[in-house]
Amino acid sequence: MKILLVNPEFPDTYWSFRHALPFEGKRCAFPPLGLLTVSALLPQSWERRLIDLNVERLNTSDIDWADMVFATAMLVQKESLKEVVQRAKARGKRVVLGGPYVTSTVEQLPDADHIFRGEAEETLPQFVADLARGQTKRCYQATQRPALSVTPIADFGLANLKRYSAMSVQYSRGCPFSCEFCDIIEIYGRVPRTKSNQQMLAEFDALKALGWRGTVFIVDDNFIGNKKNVRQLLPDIARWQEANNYPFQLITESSVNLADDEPLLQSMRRAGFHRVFLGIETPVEESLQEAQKSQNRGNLLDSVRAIQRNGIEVMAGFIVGFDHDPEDIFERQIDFIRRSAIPLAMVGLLNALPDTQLWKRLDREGRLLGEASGNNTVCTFNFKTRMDPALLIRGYQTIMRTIYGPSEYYQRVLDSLRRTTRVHSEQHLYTPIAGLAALMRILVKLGLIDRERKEFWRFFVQALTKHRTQFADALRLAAVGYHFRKLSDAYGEN
Ligand code: B12
Ligand code: SF4
Repeated sequence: MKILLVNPEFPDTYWSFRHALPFEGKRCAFPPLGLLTVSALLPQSWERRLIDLNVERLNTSDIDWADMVFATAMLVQKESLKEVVQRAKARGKRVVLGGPYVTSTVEQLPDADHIFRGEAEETLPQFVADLARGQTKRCYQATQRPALSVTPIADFGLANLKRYSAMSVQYSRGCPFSCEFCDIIEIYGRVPRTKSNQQMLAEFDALKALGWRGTVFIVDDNFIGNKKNVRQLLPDIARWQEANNYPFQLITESSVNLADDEPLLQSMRRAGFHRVFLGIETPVEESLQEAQKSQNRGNLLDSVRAIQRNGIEVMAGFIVGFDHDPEDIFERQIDFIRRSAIPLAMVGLLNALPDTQLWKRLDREGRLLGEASGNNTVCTFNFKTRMDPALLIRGYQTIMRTIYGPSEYYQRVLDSLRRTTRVHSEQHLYTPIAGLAALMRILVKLGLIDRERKEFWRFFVQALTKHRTQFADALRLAAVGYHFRKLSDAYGEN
């Protein structure tokens, strides 16, 4: 049996990092871990190939090679997914779909032969057995959420690692909180399930054996969802990193209450965590209450600082468009982002994802307008907002243009570097040639061609003189800032 695994294309969003990746000579931020896991769940005797449309083209000859085409998608990839399905069907192939989009959409699904809803650890082996008996079903619905002890090591080797700027591994699924807008808890549940320490270290070994060095993203919904297990995992990771000369700089996602646990933060620092993404959402108390985000309590600026003090750069998500947002929400978000020294602030407009508590409430209130695009950084709403939508969009664009304006952005980077001194620098993760090539690309593009080059040189000199040990980090952030500015300019013209 020959299986072609296809990851559809992402649109150009803040999350695509598309304008930053060429500096590093990379095509895409992360490989599709869902598909690599699906591949590992298939019988070893089956042949498989991966085509990730974010790093390569899908040729008709690839489709013709396969007996079956397996594709995954998030909501935001649905247009590209439709095209993949059409092309595969036109060549007479059996098409199998899974992933968060088909799991949660309320729209009519593309015309595939088999749909997998939910996690595939138990349903995929059933499908393989059904296939052998000639009795397959159209829809495979996971009846329960599998224990992660049955999740195999992903087939990392199927991806062309050189094309990606980071690798992904997963420790847990699910989150114990109940934020109103969140679909994680609907798809992956409110009881976080974790892998064992041995499983995690085996995945690290596998990546290292494939030659991977650099960033590894632990793609958990909330890394500290099961604190008890995480506390036991971190010392093992720290020992592994030390024994292997710190080959990986780790990044992850966590709820804000991480800041309340100093010993946990210190453990993360020792394990080599360099960045963490937090769901801060808003500095407005009433909007946090509306979102049922009770874990974001207390002084959120202090929380950010506590994490930065442990050498961990904070990235964060922010949302505007809550019913309780006051008229000055835009200035308040800008002010918070400025004072928090969070360089990468992902600000989005509130969108209702299918099956969430927010979706159900808006439906009850007669305010739903249809399924969202899945990309909350484009200026559309899928529900009737309380604030005038035109005002919201203008305010949103003002936030993005302000926080990614070069002087404002570079200042946040410098503030962040000052607050997050590291035990392990990122410098040793770059080979001299790759590091030099990236530096040259940055100097030419941002220091010579770009219209904001003056601001860049001011930043460059300060980073070099005051943050020499974090210089690689400073340049990475300069490149990412350029991506955000390009997109903010483009969205601002909408
Ligand atoms: C890492 C991650 C990213 C990474 C990139 C991931 C990548 N390259 O694939 C980044 C940071 C870029 C990202 C970005 C975004 N993401 Co994201 N992301 C995740 C996260 C945290 C982990 C994904 C992952 O690797 N999971 C691990 C694998 C093993 O799980 P899985 O994919 O679900 O696969 C399992 C099953 O679904 C199934 N399966 C999956 N595919 C297939 C295919 C077949 C054929 C079969 C049979 C089975 C199957 O089998 C697997 C094993 O059980 C998930 C949350 C989550 N828990 O998954 C959100 C998630 C997928 N992201 C989400 C969203 C909304 C986004 C953004 C749109 C955010 C935004 N607001 O703009 C952007 C869009 C990207 C873009 N470029 O525009 C949503 C998707 C919601 C939806 N219904 O579509 C999720 C669910 C989280 C959330 N609620 O925010 N994301
Ligand atoms: S903390 Fe994050 S993952 Fe957990 S419910 Fe809230 S938004 Fe979802």
